[in-house]
Amino acid sequence: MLYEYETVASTNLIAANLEPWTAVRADTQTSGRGRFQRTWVSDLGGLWLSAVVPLGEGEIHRRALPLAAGLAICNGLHDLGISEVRLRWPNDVLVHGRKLAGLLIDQFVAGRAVVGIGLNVKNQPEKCDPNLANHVRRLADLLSNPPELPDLARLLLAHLKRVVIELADNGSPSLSLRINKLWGVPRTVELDLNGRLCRGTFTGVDSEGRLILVDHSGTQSFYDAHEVRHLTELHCLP
Ligand code: BT5
Repeated sequence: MLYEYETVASTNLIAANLEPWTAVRADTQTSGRGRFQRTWVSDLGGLWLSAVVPLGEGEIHRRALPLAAGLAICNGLHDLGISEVRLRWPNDVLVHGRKLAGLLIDQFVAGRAVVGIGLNVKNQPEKCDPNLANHVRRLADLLSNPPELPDLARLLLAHLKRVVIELADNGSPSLSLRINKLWGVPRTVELDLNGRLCRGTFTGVDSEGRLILVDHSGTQSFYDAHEVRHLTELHCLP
């Protein structure tokens, strides 16, 4: 079931108390949110969508869901013929280095999660926030005829359902192999660990969904998503 609205504060909040496998789409959001309460520009013409999904018990499911959701969006984009998609940890969807989509996972009720998906389509976020100029990508930049928003929502929801069921049935290792192919080449990154900065090479995620950082001596460290406030990509390794 997909509920559709003209304007809401945030589709994640509207979805907070809905049953699993329902979803909410709005034409605009007045308080669209990113991770760590960052602002998400949600102007007319973009896809602002939240899906309620069942969440298995245990840390591994909680860690893997945001990554699996990123995989689902990439799969949906591949269906539309967009092949040069990559993920920036944890689940920013980039095309040619610019952000096409972002995901925000909330848990309001035990046993289910809200997967918030923001995807630029024909909207112009840089007109609302000039800081986004040269940082954002839109489907309209990539496709001459992007799908209508309800159709796009249904496509992404179908992919999300598929990966969520796979995660529940088979666990995260089978998904992490595919997710690890989506980061692109290894990159030197700087992590903001809630104020403490640390540099190394990002090499993907482990089978439990934790970020793997390798320092100059080759030592691996593992981080859960809530420990990393921000990941900045510095440059690619040769
Ligand atoms: C995200 O956060 O990327 C998660 C975005 C999730 C938005 C969806 S829309 C439906 C649902 N309802 C909500 O209220 N939220 C979800 P984060 O990784 O923290 O990135 C936030 C940063 O992305 C901002 O600080 C800006 O730099 C940038 N940004 C803001 N609006 C953008 C846009 N429309 N397109 C690309 N980048 C944007």
